[in-house]
Amino acid sequence: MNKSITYRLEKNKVFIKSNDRELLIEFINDKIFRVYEELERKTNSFAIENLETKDVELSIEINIDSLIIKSKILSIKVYDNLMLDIYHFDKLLCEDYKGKRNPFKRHAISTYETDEEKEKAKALSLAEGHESNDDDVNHHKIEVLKVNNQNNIYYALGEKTGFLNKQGYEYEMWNTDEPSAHLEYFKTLYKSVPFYISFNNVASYGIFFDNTYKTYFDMGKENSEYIYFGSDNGNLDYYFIYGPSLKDVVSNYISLTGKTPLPKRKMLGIHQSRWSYGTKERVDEIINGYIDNDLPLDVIHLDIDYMDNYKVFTYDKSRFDLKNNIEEWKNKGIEVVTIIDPGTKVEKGYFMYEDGIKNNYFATRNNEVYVNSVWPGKSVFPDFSKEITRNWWGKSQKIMTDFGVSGIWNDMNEPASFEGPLPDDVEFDKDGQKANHLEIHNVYGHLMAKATFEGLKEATNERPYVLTRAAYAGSQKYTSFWTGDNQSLWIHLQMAIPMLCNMSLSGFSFIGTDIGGFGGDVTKELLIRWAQVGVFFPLCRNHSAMMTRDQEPFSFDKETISIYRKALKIRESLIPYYYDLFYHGEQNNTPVMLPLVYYYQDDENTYNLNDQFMIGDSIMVAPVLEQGKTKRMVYLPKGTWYNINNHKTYTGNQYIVEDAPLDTCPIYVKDSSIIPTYDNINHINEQNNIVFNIFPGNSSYEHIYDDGKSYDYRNNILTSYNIKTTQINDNLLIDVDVTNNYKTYENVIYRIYNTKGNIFVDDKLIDTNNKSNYLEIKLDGLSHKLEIK
Ligand code: MIG
Repeated sequence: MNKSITYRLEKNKVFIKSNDRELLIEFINDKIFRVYEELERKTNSFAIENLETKDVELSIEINIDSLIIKSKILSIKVYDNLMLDIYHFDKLLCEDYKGKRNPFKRHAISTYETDEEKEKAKALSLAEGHESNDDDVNHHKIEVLKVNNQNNIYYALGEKTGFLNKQGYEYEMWNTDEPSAHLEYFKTLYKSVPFYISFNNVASYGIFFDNTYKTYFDMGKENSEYIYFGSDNGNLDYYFIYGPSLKDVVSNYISLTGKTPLPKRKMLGIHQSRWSYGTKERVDEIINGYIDNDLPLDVIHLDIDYMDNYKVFTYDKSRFDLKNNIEEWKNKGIEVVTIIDPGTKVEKGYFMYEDGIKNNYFATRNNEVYVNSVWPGKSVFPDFSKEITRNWWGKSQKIMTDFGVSGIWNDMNEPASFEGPLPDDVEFDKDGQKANHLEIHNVYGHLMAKATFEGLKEATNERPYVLTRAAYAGSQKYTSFWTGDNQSLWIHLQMAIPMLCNMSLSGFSFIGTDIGGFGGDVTKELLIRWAQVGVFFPLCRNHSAMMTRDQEPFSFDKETISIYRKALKIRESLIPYYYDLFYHGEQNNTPVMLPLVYYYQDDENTYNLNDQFMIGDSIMVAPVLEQGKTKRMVYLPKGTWYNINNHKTYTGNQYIVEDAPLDTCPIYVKDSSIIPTYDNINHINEQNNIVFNIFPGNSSYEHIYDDGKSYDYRNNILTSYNIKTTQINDNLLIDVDVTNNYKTYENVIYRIYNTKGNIFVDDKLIDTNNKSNYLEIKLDGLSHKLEIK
């Protein structure tokens, strides 16, 4: 071994020294290790909290040219230049690229000989609005190059435009408020999740680069031989997260950065929003529009219009009497979420401003409170990097919950500003460590959401509902997400699916896009198609910008209302299924909305399926995403699939052409599924009845019944319906075992699909209600044994 390399082993940590550099390799558990080189001061992770490290037995081998660190599952070969290759036994998983960066050529520029000619050509091209890239390499202080296998697929990277597979594209992580139409070449949007998954069906892994500064990810764009990630600041600090399955990578990443907690049940319902709901009367009109048209609705969002001069934690008393108004709406079954931006109005006598100034809660520059402009005009920015500011902001949430508000929507928290971006040298306290805007920018929204979550929890002792636009890795612990200002464009409807699926693979479960599009005027057809797919997004919210065409379902004709109603009713009926998915998702680190590859990773046909997705492992949605289309090709993976629109079944492993007229979105249920639903409700509230929809096959399912809002479920104050089905030839056995720690339903309706025969309940033959598409039987909410033979 080269003498220049030495090491020290301390439990899970190996400190490796070579040529004045020190690299730390720390095993978190058998499948995750951290690679760390301190290039600046030490920092605490914003993404990872309460990290639990398991003891991992390590052995170290010394070779001529390298050091090999071995755990039970992984081994790492470290060279004296501190490059490393990662193996699973003998199988090479991830290899540092040993060459230099070598971008592809842009010949138009390199053909010019003199610098002068080049500059002139560049300037002309720029003047016409083209990019002015040249062949120079923009090096970063931190640059990690990994060998690119062109057969690998890269997933995750948080909220990015484009398709599922990121191979061949480049991205940056820098939270950005982007009002123009989001397109496939965009490098940044509102959220930063510096995490990618290298997928193939044998051995997948993820890399989480935990650096809050602007980071760069090139997934084989500048040269297909390698990918790289890097930054100009901070430390080299990344986690290698092994699978080998895609599922395991995602679950291991979530175990590192945090779980999505079970939301309040109500928030899984239907949300309506629009920038402009500025008076009590207007909100009444919207609510009545829903109720009068038999359209289900659960939550109304109040955008900035409700505030008194855009001052956060106030409302305009000439237009609302908030506490009473909210109570009145709640009596109709509708709850309220209000927006709160970070920008705090500079105004003498305004309590948030005065308090914040007195206690140094705001970000500073050159030792003075930093001022920029946002909606309220001149505004200052809470310094969420310090705990006392977060506590203050958190406590302020009570002002809103005392009005009866059920959740808080955080916007503009990139942070966005009207007088140009915040300068790099705006100062944040970071609990005494001091940090500049470059370091805090990408976690500003994350920390705001955290403060909001903790404040709401304290104020109500219920599960908080937070919605955020800006985020960082790990924000899923505190908040739901929407994808910001999309537009009423078909390409934005198309993009929603891969974007949301990659957000799920990045640990964000509670996600959605503005149904109908935020900017621009939606057409009837686009709104219908968007609603049909949007009702399946974990967060189901129609939202639009002020001054655009009205976008509520009843702003269009009767046909729109009736098709939109059908979609909303599907969502409302599926609430118990979504609730169970979130509950189990919190236990098992499983996101809710997923690309097909997550469940069918051995099936290559799923790898680039950008226009279909799964909700849990039982429901597959194959929406129409193009104008004028009334049929579409659908890929069905192995198994049997039941089309809920026409009640036909198909065998999988094939492409089919499905009818999808304007009023129909193809939706399939997988064999061996149990799906709990509510029958025809328009608002989520405590339900005494449930339906179990049973599709033949061998399966087991756990349905959870609890109060839907408190933390009691964590103390097991819930009733659990454990259903097990066994298929023996044409006979179906259904075992329902109820563990009652909350209460049981009054009625349980069993709907059994694709099965014929007589039903025996607890060994007695029962007269049943034979519907054309299923057998139906209504029982009490207790344990039973059903047999169909
Ligand atoms: O750009 O509060 O993305 O959802 O309606 C304006 C007004 C600021 C941007 C958010 C959008 C919201 C709007 N806000």
